[in-house]
Formats: sequence, C-alpha cells, structure tokens
Amino acid sequence: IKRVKDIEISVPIVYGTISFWLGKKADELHSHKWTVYVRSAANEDLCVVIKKVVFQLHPSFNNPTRVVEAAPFELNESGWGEFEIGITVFFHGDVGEKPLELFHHLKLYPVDESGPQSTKKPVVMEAYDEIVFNEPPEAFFARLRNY
Ligand code: SLL
Repeated sequence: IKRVKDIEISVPIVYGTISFWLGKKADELHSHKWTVYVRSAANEDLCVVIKKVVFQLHPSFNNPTRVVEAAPFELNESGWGEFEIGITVFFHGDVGEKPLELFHHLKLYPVDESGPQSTKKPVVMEAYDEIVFNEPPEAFFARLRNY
C-alpha cells in the first residue's frame, strides 16, 4: 500500500474508569458500579479511526471478553474488586496499523480512605495518550480529509 510521506496524524485519547459506590444498594458481589471507556481528548469522533474496542475483564465476570463495536467505546459493569482491565483498540483496515494494547487499573476506592465513602463522589482514574499514525496509507489520509 502507498503511504503519505512526511505526514503524522495524532489522535489524542483519554482512557480510564469511573466508579460509584452503591451505598445502601450494595451487596456482597456488587459494591460499586463502574464504567471503563476510551474517549477522544479533543471532542473528535473516534469512529473515524477505531473499528472496535475489546475490554478484557477479570475471569470472575461472566463473559469476561467484551466487544464494543460502535461509539461510545465504553462498558458499564458492577462488581466488588479492583483489577487490571485489558483494552485492545482495533483500527479500520485502511488505517494500516496493528491493534493498540492498553492496560488500565480499575479503581473503586478513593486513595484517601480517611473520610466517609460517598455514593455521590465517583472515583475517576484516567490516562491521556496520543495515538500516532506515522506515514498513513493514502486511502486513510484521503478519508480523513473528506470527513
Ligand atoms: C481481588 N484481584 O481479588 C482482585 C480481583 C475481581 C472483581 C477482583 C466480579 C463481579 C461479578 C468482580 O467484581 N470481580 O461477578 O459480577 O480483589
């Protein structure tokens, strides 16, 4: 495939988790509800580059491999424990890049556990990253320009 020389496309993303303690509604297996997400850090439409995102959960979940094939690229769940979530980002064919592997630690409990837990104050843990497409294929580059 032909690639565009001396061009670099950078797509800023934010990925992470937000979790809420369930308070009175908590039970042993479900003390928190949480969301894991991959979002644009620039209010762009990630569908232009991302085909699907696969979230790999802890084996204690039913069907721990979760595939999200459309925006928003996020997943809602509930549970009782923290663990490492695998996030694999698949790009459209014309992007010409292998999937991107990310890992994110699901955080349920606030770092400062001295105060009372609150159902209103979520625990957010996120990371910023930039996906860089170096010398993108011509087809992808043309598609981006026309978007
Ligand atoms: C721990 N290493 O032992 C961690 C594992 C797993 C959390 C935490 C399952 C919820 C469900 C769930 O929350 N697993 O089955 O619906 O602390």
